Amino acid sequence: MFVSYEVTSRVAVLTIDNPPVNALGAGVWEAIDEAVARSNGDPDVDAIVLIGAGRTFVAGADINVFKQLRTPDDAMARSAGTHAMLRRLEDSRKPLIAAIHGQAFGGGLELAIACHFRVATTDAVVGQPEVLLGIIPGAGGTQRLPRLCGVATALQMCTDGKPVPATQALKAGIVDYTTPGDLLTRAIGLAADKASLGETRKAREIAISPEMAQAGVEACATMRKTLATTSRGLRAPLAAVDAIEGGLTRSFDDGSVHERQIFARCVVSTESRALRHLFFAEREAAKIAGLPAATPALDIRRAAVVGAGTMGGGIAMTYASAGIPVLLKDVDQAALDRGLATIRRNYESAVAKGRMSAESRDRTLALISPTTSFDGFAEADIVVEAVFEDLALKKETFAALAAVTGEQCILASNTSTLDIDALGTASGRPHRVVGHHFFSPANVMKLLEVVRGRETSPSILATSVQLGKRLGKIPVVVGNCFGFVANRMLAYYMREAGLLLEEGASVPQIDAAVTGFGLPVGPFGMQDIAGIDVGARIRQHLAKTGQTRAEGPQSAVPDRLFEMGRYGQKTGAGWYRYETGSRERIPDPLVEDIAAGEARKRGVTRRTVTDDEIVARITTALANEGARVLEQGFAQRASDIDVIYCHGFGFPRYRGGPLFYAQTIGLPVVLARVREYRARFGDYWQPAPLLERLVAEGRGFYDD
Ligand code: 3H9
Repeated sequence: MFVSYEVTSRVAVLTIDNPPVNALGAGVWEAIDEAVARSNGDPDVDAIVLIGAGRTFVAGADINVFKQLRTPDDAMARSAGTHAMLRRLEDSRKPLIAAIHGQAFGGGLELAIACHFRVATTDAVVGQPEVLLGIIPGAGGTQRLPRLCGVATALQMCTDGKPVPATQALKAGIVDYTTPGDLLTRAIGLAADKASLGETRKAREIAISPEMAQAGVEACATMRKTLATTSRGLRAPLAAVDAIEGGLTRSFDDGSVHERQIFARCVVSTESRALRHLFFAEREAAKIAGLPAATPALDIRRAAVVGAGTMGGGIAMTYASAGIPVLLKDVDQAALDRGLATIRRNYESAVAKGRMSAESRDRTLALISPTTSFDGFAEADIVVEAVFEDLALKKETFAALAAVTGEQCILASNTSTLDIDALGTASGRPHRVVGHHFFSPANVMKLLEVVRGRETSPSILATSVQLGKRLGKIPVVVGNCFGFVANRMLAYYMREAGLLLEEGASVPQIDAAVTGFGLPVGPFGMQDIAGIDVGARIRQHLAKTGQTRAEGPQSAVPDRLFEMGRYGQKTGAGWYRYETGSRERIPDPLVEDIAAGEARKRGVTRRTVTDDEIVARITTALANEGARVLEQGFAQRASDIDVIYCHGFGFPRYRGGPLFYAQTIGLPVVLARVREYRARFGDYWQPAPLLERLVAEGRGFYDD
């Protein structure tokens, strides 16, 4: 039973109960409909309160259900029923009050605004986050919301999908009352008042004046212009504008049909399938295979970070921003001062941009305690090592940490490539050792690779995942192989970028093809930010043992740049040139000359390379290596790889990640490309056995 029915003081209290978030799945809409009808026919009832059980009002329509909508016609048929049901609710003869706590999101808000009045707890939030799933509000939101709060606010909410606090929603007219006290008591009181006044109100009957329509159409035009630069390949935000605009010049009923048509187109789009895939993938990633749900997580009250460089400083900021006191250690005062200056600058800039108050900056900064000694480490619940990427140094650090920390302390390494087990052995406490691989800038990037060593204990893993979420990250558990998942795949991406360059594509062409595909920055622009020296040193280190990061030829151009001291933005030149104080990438013919020289040395005949080939080579390399990572068990599930690449390197979310994208273009196509590349370029292109098997069996990485 999804909705319970109880009468208190002549008010029917309808409690929606569909844990965990009262999503409106099959049966829930119907149960609400029936309960409102029953209340209307109940002689002992004068008014109705609709409230959610548990932690929230309603988090929206059940996202799982959209999978069943295969065609726009399916979606049109389903939404007709939903619209009719909301209309019946709005036509309730008895006052109908939505009582909101937690969230009223998506269909949850659309349900609430079809009620006559809304009361919310002061800490509740409302929102139309559909665009984040590649759809638009499909249950009347684009029609009722502008009538309640005006076109500008509705446009903002339906295009950015951000939650709006109840206090702001009250000012905007989306909710009518807020209460800091007991929600149900307040809602019952309000219901009784409305009943005694005989007051009902239908949002759909709020008239849109010609002036409002005119101003609204102009606001839509402005929003479209803004979205042209901010929506980065997403179509749903523009579709939401179309739906809102459509309602301004049509009747409510016609506007609703228009909304449904747009919703129906969006819900079957690849963009929506990809974004819904990631919604569940991000949540699934936190689940650790083979780990009982009851595995205890440790309480992290104090942390320490070793190394105050770019990564260490960013990690310390992450802890402090989550309210966890953190010691920040470096070998000498000068290094520490440099690190702290960067941290201060970052917080200052957050204050300047209005993202942080001066008070919160001071409070957060006070949580970071700089030190050049190990004093205080004995009290730390976790230490994150972020020293230079050198195995001998890291081993030394782990041995030292074992001597100065408590037996229960977690020893985490921020290494991006090195062997976690070797660090575990060096510490003498391998069960307490884990990888916490943050991405640069660590205080901004969402991904946290939690690297499971051979002996990492289950409770350390459980703690790492829980802590990752507390730090505002998306934790993904990965296996201990060179580069783990993110950097291992990146090596193939960079290999192809380098080879394409030698074959005849230019640096700006490759970067533009990749950003045109949807990544925020191309491979060369990215390396200029991260530092060409970082990759070059890793290559040199590997070369000593005869290894490479990805099999096959590697372009030597980055080594030439490294030798020339062209490390990227920080030295004013790398793949591009930079004017002093500017980050504008200026193409440099010198780099093209170096590429031509290296191509000659390798006997490569330069040719015209198309943008399509650039995208195909890069995405095929990612999918093929992703399949290998999956098959070898270094990722728990295909979707983890998608989450990692989207959050670690900005693979466009609307393409769902490298493996989801491969599936959308068809695994047989991907396999055919790998075989074609093997024929053209050499045997280092080998199809991943899993890819071959899936194609032979007519399956994909995901069940459709
Ligand atoms: C919509 O409404 C379209 C309408 O216009 C109508 C058209 C006709 N459906 O995030 P959490 C699951 S579109 C199904 O870990 P939190 C979630 O997968 C919808 N499942 O918790 C997870 O499952 P599991 C618009 C859902 O406290 C569990 O609930 N609404 C849904 O960190 C807990 O979730 C949205 O986009 C759902 N709608 O955050 C809101 N929501 O335990 C989406 C959650 O098996 N939801 N689940 O992993 C959220 O933003 C967050 O879940 C919320 C809670 C803030 C509510």
